[in-house]
Amino acid sequence: MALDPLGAVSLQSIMALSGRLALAALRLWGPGGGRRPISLSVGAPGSFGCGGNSEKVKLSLKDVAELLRTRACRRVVVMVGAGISTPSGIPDFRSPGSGLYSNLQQYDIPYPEAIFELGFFFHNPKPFFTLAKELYPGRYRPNVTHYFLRLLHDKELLLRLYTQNIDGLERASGIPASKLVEAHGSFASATCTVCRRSFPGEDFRADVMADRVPCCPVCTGVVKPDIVFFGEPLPARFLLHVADFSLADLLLILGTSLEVEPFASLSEAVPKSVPRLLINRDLVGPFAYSPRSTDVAQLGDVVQSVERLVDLLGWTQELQDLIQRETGKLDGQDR
Ligand code: CNA
Repeated sequence: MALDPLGAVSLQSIMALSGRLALAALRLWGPGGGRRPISLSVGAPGSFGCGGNSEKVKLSLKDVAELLRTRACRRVVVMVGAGISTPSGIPDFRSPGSGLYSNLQQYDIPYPEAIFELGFFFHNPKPFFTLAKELYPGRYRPNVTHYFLRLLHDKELLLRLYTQNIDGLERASGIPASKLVEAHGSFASATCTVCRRSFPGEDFRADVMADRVPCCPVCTGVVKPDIVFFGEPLPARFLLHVADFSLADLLLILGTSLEVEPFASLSEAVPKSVPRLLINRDLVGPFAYSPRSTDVAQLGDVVQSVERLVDLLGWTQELQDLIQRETGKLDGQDR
C-alpha cells in the first residue's frame, strides 16, 4: 500500500479495496488521496454520524478489519483503560458492583478519589499501598486484548499505545516501552516524596507485599511509586501525543469510560477523516455526545469483541500461538 508523506492512503490503495469498503474509504480520504477531510454522508438511522442523506455509508467492524488486514491503515494509535484488564481479574473504577469505587470499604478512605490524592496520601499513605499491593506487577497476567495489541505491534501496525492502566500488563505482554505511553505512570519506578531521589519500583516490592509503607534509604521520607495522582503532571512521554495523533490513520479505543482528563480528550485529537473504533461495554465520551461519521462502536465484552475483530482479520491462529508462547514464558518466570 502506498502512503503519502502524511501517512494517508493513496487513491490506488483505496481502489484496491473492494465494494462498499472502497467507497467508504474514498469518501474518508478524498479523491486526491490526501488527508483533507471531505464531508461525509455516513450514518443510517440509529447509527452514528450525520445521516440524513440518501448516499449513506456506515463503517462497520468488518470495514475496520479490512483497513487493517490490507494495511491501508498502518499507523494505529490505541487508547486503553481499566476495562481491558477486568478479564485479567483486576477491577476497574466505575463498573457498578464490581468496580473499585463500589468496593472501597476495605481501603478506609473518605471518598473514592482520595486514594489518588496527594493531600490524603501525605495524611495517610496506607490505603494507596493496600491498592498498590493488589496491582503490583507480577500478580496478574495479560489477557487476549493485551496480546491482540502485541500482535498489532508484531505486525508493525502499532504507532503507539496510550494506556491509563497502572497494572503493567501492556509491558508484560511484550510490547516494548518505546511503543507505550503509560499516561498515569507505573510501578516500574518510585520517587522519594522528600528528597526526590528516584528508585526502581522493584526495590520496594518486599515492603509493599509486607504491608509496610516504603521509606527512602537515604532520607527516610515516604517513597511513592510513580503513579500519577490527581493534580500531578503526566509523564513527559505523554507529549508524544502531539505527533502521534496527527500521524494516526486509525484510532482504537478499548475499555475506558473516557472520563479522566487530559487522557479522555485525546480521543478527539485525530483528524476527523481518521476512523475511530470504540470497543467497550457502553458508549462513552465523544462516541456518545459528539459522534463522527467515521466512528465505529463495538459494544459488549472486550474479549468477545476483540476475538471477533481478530477473526475478521484472519489472525486467530497467530494470536493463539502468541498467547501460548508468552504464557509459557510467564510460567517459566513463576517457577
Ligand atoms: P473506568 O472509569 O473504570 O472505566 C472502565 C470502562 O471499561 C467502563 O466504561 C466499563 O464499562 C468498561 N469495561 C469494564 N470491563 C469491561 C469488559 N470486560 N468489556 C468491555 N468493557 C468493559 O476506567 P478508566 O480506565 O476509563 O479510568 C481511568 C482510571 C482508572 C485511570 O486513572 C486508571 O489508573 C484507573 N484504574 C486502572 C486500573 C488498572 O490499571 N488495571 C484498574 C482500576 C482503575
